[in-house]
Amino acid sequence: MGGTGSLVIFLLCLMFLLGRSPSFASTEKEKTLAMIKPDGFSGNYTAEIKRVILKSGFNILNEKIVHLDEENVTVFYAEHSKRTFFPNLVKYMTSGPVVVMVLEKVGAISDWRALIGPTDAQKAKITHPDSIRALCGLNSERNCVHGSDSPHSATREISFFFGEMFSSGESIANHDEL
Ligand code: 3AN
Repeated sequence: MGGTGSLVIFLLCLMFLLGRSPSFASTEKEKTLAMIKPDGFSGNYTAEIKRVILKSGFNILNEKIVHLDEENVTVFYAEHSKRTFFPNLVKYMTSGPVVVMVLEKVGAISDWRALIGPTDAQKAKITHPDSIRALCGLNSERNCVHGSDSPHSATREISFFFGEMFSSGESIANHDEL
C-alpha cells in the first residue's frame, strides 16, 4: 500500500477516535462555579485571581459582580445554616460585592478546588503556599474564594447565579450588577 493509502487509513482512524471522544469521561469539559468573596474583591485581588485562572487553562464562560443579601446567602450556604459560624458567614458574605464566574476545562471542579487550597486560609499559608487562599485569605471564615465541591454542587451553584445554564439570562433576583 502506498503512502496515500496509509494516510487515508490514518485519517479514518483519527476521525473514528475523535468521533468517539465525547464518551471518554476524562476528556469531557466540566463547569464549576468560582467566586471571589467580598474580601478578595475589596482587596483588589480580582485581576490577579483571574490571571491565575486563565494561566491554569480555564475558560471563563460567564462572570458578573453581585451583592448578596441575607436570603441569598442562606439559600447558597443552606448546608451550613445550623452551624455556629453561620451568622458571621452571612455578615461576611453580605459585607460587599462578590465576583461569580463559570469556569470550564477538563477536571474543572477538582482543579479549581486544588488551586484555591484548604478552607482555612491560615493553614493554606503553611501547607499550600501557592494557593489562592494563601495569597488573599485570612482564616476559615474569611477565605477569599469559593469553588463548587462536586458536580451536583456545581450545577446547583451555576444555576443559582446564572439561571438554567445561561439560557434565561437571569441572574439572582433583585441584585444589581455593579
Ligand atoms: P469551602 O469553602 O472550602 O467549600 P465549606 O463549604 O466547609 O468550605 O465552608 C463554606 C464557608 O463557610 C467557608 N468558605 C467559610 O467562609 C465558612 N466556614 C467554614 N468553616 C468555618 C469555620 N470553622 N469558621 C468560620 N467560618 C467557616
